[in-house]
This record gives sequence, C-alpha cells and structure tokens, in this order.
Amino acid sequence: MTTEVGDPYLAEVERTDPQIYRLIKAEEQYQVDSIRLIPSENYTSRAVMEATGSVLANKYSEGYPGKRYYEGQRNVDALETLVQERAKGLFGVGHANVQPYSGSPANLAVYYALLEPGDKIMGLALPHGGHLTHGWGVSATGRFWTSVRYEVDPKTHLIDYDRVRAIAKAERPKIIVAGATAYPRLYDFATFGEIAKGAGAYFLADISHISGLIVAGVHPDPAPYADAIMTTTHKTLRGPRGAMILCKQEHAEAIDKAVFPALQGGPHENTIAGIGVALREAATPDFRAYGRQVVANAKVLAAELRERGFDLVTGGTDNHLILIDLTGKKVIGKKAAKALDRAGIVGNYNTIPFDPRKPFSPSGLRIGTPSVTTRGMKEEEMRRIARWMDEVVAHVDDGDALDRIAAEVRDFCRGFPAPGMHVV
Ligand code: DSN
Repeated sequence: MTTEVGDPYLAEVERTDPQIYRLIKAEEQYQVDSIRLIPSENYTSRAVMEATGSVLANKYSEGYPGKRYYEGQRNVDALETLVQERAKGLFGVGHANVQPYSGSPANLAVYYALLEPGDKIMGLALPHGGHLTHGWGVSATGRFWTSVRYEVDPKTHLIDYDRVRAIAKAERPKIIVAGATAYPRLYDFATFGEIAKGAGAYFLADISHISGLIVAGVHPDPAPYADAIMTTTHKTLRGPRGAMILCKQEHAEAIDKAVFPALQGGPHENTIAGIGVALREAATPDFRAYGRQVVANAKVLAAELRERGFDLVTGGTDNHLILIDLTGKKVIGKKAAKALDRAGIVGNYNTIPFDPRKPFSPSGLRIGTPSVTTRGMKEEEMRRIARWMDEVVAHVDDGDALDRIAAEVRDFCRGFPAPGMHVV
C-alpha cells in the first residue's frame, strides 16, 4: 500500500481536470513503485520540475538573447544567457545553443548547419546501437542526406576503430557521428576526432546517453576533439526533456541559424529554465558522486547477471547501460521485458548486434542504472535486482510469481524515495 501525502504542486490540476490529474498521479505512483531500468530515463529533482512548469511556459521568444522578434524579453534574455553560460562552463565549449526541443531535432540542426543536402553522414548502424538520426533510412536524416554505416566487431561487439578509419577513408563522409543508444562501453573520442580529421570530415559527438557521466568525470570528454556535441538533457544529465548543441565558436552562427529560424520556432523557455537548474545541480560534488555510483552500480548489476548465466553484449559495461542477449535463456526480449514490467522492473526490449530476430521482437533487453542510482540504490540493491531479474526471466509465463515479485519490489522501493514525488 502506498500513502498519498498531498501534492500542492498539482492542486489546481486536481481541481480543474480530475482526469488528467488521476493519470499524472497514477504515473507518479508507477514511478515510485517500480525499479526503473530504462537507461535513457531518470528522475529529475522537484526544482527542475518546478522551473519546467513555471510561468516561462507563457512566453514566446523567437530569436536569441538580444535579437528577438518579440518585445517583453528582459527576463527571458537573462535566463537563456545564464543557461548558455552554465552549459559552456560545464562542458568546456565555446558556444552553446540550449533551444533544441529534443535530441532528434538537435541532430537535424547539426546536419543542416554543417552539410549540404545529399552529403554523407557516417554513423553507427541502428541495429548495432546507433540512433535513427545518425543517418538511418527511415529517419529524415537518411532521406535528405546519404548515409554510410560502421558496425561493431562481430566477435567482441566493440567499435573497431581501424574499421571505422578504413570506411571513413574510402567513403569520405562529410560528418562522422560517435554516439549510441545501446553501447555499453566507453567511446574513444580522441580517435574518432583523429579519424574525422584524416578523412576531412566534421566530428559530431552525440553524448545524449552519457553527458551526465562526462560531467561527473567518469567518461572521456569529447570537447577537445569534436566540432559539435549534441546531448539530450534528460538522461544521465537528469534535467527535463530537451537538448543542447555545444560547438566550437566557428560553427556558432551556422548552428544557431539551423535551430532558428531553419528548423524551429519559439524556444521553450520553461524547458530551458529546467535545463539551467539541472546544469547547476550537475556542477556539484554530489553529482560527481552520483555519476561514479551509476557506473559502479552498472558494473555490479552486470557481474551479478553474468553470474546467473546471462550473456551480456561485450561481456559487461563501462557506463550506465547493460545490453543483455537473452538467446541463451531461451526467452525473447519482448517477452522478458513484459514479464519484468509486470514484476515492477522496467527495461526495454532491444536489438543486439547481428540480431537474427526482427527489430519489433528482438533478442535483447536493455537496462541501465541512472534512475535507481538517483533513488540512492547501491551495490547491495543491484544484487537484489539481479536476483529478481533472474527469477522473472525463469518464470515469464507464471503470473502468480510475477505478481509476488511485484509486491516485493513495491516494498523494496519504499526504502528509496524518488526525488520530486509526493507519494511514498
Ligand atoms: N529514445 C532514446 C533512448 O531510449 O535511448 C534515444 O533516442
């Protein structure tokens, strides 16, 4: 049983729109009662949520600080400038655009700024952990530009930098993208930068998954090597849903023009305020400790799963993310993900490199530790989670077992209050 402890933050929603209120509260309860392992999700602080839900949602501010198309920007200009400065300081870059609505439009803006239509984008293949917007065919980025892919090594499932270099040399792409949604190891940004330079290509580091780890000092930093860095703000960085483009000063004008007026209209200054709060939080020693614990937790969870006979892509993890190949467990990813969800453990089914199955029903399961670490869970809790996961995967068709585990998970979660929640 959980106890409602009152939520002044949503009092007006409750009064004026009970249907929406109930759905928000149900989601809140779900987020409190479950072990959230989707590696691209997190819990933002209440401060981030308050800024994101503030009166800044009332504004229109097309343009940039000092160059707007609307009057009434005295506070918004100061706000956006402050957030830009925080982003530049935290990531050590010359220019920051904090307006992109999210990661996909932000990547589109980078290509729009640096490439001509039809130019070649070279990115990690989607089934190997890359992102749709790294030039995959069903994405606009694969339609308006030509794409060439690199893959992970068939044996180690690691990025083979010699192979990346050879493809870059042969294909002469205009831009090389490093970054992924399902790669559990560190990126060698220095080598990517050197390969791009050698091929006469721009280098884009899409650090959406790992920006919080970079800030925390537990992942190499692309800033010295990349022409542009794109990050979403809601994953390990623990801000609201949004994105930023960070770049060398020489690309600032092109990037800004690509975001507005080429691709977007008015920026969401309320989101920008939430990003600002998250950047301030990310600049603290507490956040560095958080990043270290995210990785420590992922390593323990990976080791515990391996001990229970789970095959992990690349054999383990160096970051926040674990990609499990369930073939040996004789369970398909989707079935495992659904059973885990019923048991209160939320991950997502995912393609694994060289997956013989189709993307909508692949062999893998993707999990990660950003959210559970935000709740204060540590190594001991990772061992407990691995035991539950093992039990669930062994009993995917046993509804009673899954419901029993869900009750245990709910009890367990009560010991780890989630930030910003008004249910316990
Ligand atoms: N959807 C994000 C993820 O889950 O990794 C990437 O866009």
